[in-house]
Formats: sequence, C-alpha cells, structure tokens
Amino acid sequence: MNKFATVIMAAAAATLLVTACSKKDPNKTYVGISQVGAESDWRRASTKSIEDAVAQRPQIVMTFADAMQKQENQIKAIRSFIRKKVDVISFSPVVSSGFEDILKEAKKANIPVVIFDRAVDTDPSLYVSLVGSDFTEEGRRAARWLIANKPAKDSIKVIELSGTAGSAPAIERQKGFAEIIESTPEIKVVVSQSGNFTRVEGKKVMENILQTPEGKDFDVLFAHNDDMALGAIEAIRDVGKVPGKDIIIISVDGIKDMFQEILKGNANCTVECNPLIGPTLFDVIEKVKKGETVPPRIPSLEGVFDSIGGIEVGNEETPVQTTKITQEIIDGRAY
Ligand code: GZL
Repeated sequence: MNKFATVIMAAAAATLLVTACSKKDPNKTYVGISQVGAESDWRRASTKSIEDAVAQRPQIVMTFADAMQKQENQIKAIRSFIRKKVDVISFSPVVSSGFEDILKEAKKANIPVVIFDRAVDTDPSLYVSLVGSDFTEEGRRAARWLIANKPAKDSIKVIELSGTAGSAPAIERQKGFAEIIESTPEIKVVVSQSGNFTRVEGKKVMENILQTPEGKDFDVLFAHNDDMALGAIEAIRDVGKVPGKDIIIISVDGIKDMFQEILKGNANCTVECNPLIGPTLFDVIEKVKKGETVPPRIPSLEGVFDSIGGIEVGNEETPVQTTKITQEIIDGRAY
C-alpha cells in the first residue's frame, strides 16, 4: 500500500477510535465531577467516598476534575463537561458565589447539576439538589459545647481559625458559632483569620497570632476544620502552652487524627461533618438521569465527639449528645 493510502487509513482509524470513544452508551450514566481539591483529610475522604461509590456502579462513567481549591479550575472543568455532553454534572463549589453564569450554560445545554458538600449562592432553579451538611448547625453545636464546658472566668477569649474565605462552610460555621455565643456575653471572638482549611496554613496563621497581644492571652481555639486545628496545636505547643488544657480546642470535621488528639487530651471537641456522601450522591445522580424527582436538599446525619460524652449540643428539632471518644470508636471510623 502506498504511503498516502497508509496515512488515509491511519486517519480513518483514529477518527473511528475517537468516535467510538465519544459515542455514548445509552445504558451508561456519564457524570462530570468537579471536586474542590485535596486540601484536608476530610476532602480526601470525600473523594474516596465518590471513587468507591463509582467502583460499585459499573453503569457510571465518571470524569473527575480536582480544582486545587481554585474557582477558575472548576468553571473550566464544568465547561468541559458541557462540551462532552455528560448526562449529569456534580460539584462542590469552592466558594459560594461566581458560579451563576456557568450554571446557566449547563441549564441551556439541558445538563442537570447536583451540588455536593458546599452550597452555592445562586438561583436554586440552576441546580436540582444539594447533598451535604448544615454548616450553620455545625457552628452552633461547637458554640453549645463551649457554653456547656466554659471555664469559670468573667472573660473567655476565643481565637477563630476560619476556612476558605467566601466558602459556605466558613461563612456558615462562623455565623452559627456567633449566633449561639451571643447569649453568653463573657465569651468573645477576639481574632478571626483564615487558615484556608489546611494544616500548614492553620499552623502558620496560629504562629503569627501567637505573637500578637491577643495570642498571648486567650482561652479557646475554634477552628472551622480539624486540619487547621491540628496545625494550630503544634504552634500552641511550640510556645509552651498546653493544648486541650491551657487552651480549649474545638473544631469541625471528625477526622481520625483529631479523634486521637482528643483521646490523648490535646484537644477537646470535634463536630462531625460527614464526607461519606458518595453513595447518596450517585443514587441522586442516577435518579436525575432517569428524570425522577429528587429532594432539593439532602442533609447528612452527624454527631459530636469529645472526651466527656453526654453533653447536649443539639437543638429541639435534632437533639444531639456528645459521644465520648474511645480507641475502639477510632478504630471503627471510616475516615
Ligand atoms: C465541609 C467541607 C470542608 C471541610 C474541610 O463540608 O467543605 O472543606 O470542613 C474541607 O476539611 O476542606
């Protein structure tokens, strides 16, 4: 066969291959997932839950994109999912605002969107469901725990390590915590700075705060996630203070490393935020593909863990008592 014919044949084969790859199998559900990043143990557990759920579902064809905590990466990924004509798009918005336009593009392309984990501040008609936690209630639970266990002092100073600026968990955990401590005037947040949900930044920000007047004399650390609290614990120890005793440590997520610190007495309370939403998320996605109606909001069930147990930190609608951490509980945790 002459060279020209060979080139034509190769090009035809390549076209067939691409067409075959891009040809969608009607028995499959093609899903584009944009994940925030891999910034914390919680996030890595969230991604593993998604991957495990897909591994159990041979009918799912997932395209997964890690946004490395950058909104522009999420917008690019969602646009690529639209171009690929996936059946469903699902993402955890790294921040609450700035997704209106891309969600309108998805709606125009008739591709339904399911939000997971973090909420998005946009017209709710632009997505079909939000699968995730109530971050405001998580902040309230942290504050209720503090009030139930506050030191006998006229002034209780709190340093707050907040999450990624503009993200739903950071906004809502701060709001819930502030709402509850308002009823106890001796408790005051004297400093609030973002550690961007990472252990490294949590330590760095805490090191800087500890060099300020507020950092020289405070009673409580409230961190929006365990990773930042774990970094801060190192910084607190480095200046000779005893975390869990001199400084009460309260955070959110419920990762194993924080459970271990609480068991060792180096921290006091973690408010669980369940990352294991993979199975629920893909049940919703498959219903959406079939055109079935799904609830607009699917909350996660979560507890609160400390070294005491039996502390009431819930509300009338959802009472919650703290669970005392044991090694057996830690060994049984999935994340
Ligand atoms: C909360 C989730 C937060 C976790 C952090 O649902 O979005 O992001 O609390 C993670 O650990 O970085």
